[in-house]
Amino acid sequence: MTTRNYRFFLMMGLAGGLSLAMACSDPSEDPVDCDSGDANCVCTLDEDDSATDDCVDGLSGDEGAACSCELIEEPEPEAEAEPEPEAEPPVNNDPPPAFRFVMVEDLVANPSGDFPGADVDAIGLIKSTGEEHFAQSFEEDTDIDCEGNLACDANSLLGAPDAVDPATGTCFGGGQPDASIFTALNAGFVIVQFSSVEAGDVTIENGDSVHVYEVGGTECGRFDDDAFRVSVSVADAITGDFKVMGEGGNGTNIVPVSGL
Ligand SMILES: [Ca+2]
Ligand SMILES: [Ca+2]
Ligand SMILES: [Ca+2]
Repeated sequence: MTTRNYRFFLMMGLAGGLSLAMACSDPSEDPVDCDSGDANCVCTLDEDDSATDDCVDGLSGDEGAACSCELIEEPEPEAEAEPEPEAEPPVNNDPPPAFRFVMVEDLVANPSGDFPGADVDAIGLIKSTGEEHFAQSFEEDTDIDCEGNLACDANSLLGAPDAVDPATGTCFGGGQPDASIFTALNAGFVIVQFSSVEAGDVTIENGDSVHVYEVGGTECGRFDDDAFRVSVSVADAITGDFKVMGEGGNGTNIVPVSGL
């Protein structure tokens, strides 16, 4: 736009808003030709309808391109370019998946006896702070066969160990196994989690360890160590995949959590 036109438009914009708004125009009238230097003359290039301020007798001076002009009744208001709202990068508000489930599987090849397979008194989650949480509940997917198994109740492995005395390393107070306070996995598996009203939301993180209190030589100094595998859910839900953290039962009952 030429400086002349700009001044004119500015004046008209300030002084003429009302009266011009009231002016009538007959849409049936043919557009009035004009040149871009004329007041109130708006010109566009025919090729792409882009505005040009250089159009005389239907030709653009720069490139000789065809252009058209039209006399308008109202000055174009100085369009204040609205700042484009800055596109914000997409934000992922999803919390990272939390891991809440531990699966302990029996790896004993041929479970036998009154307490077949690994004999689990308790399952602890040792946080990197040293605090230990014990399994609070087991999932219904848990699979422990009661056939030929005197200790098949998974409730017996919840809470703090009561067959193993962590302080003295004795089991059953030095007496015979009490089937009501541990669970024999019998070639099956148990899935537990550690959250409770008292403990709050307990998640499993890298740097934690899972302590399986398996009634055997390592924990009690007597009975057999039995092999087991520890896996951690890789999702928030029980339906998620489980990732193997390691195995225990042959001299070590503490499996570190890593790689989540
Ligand atoms: Ca056993
Ligand atoms: Ca127990
Ligand atoms: Ca055992």
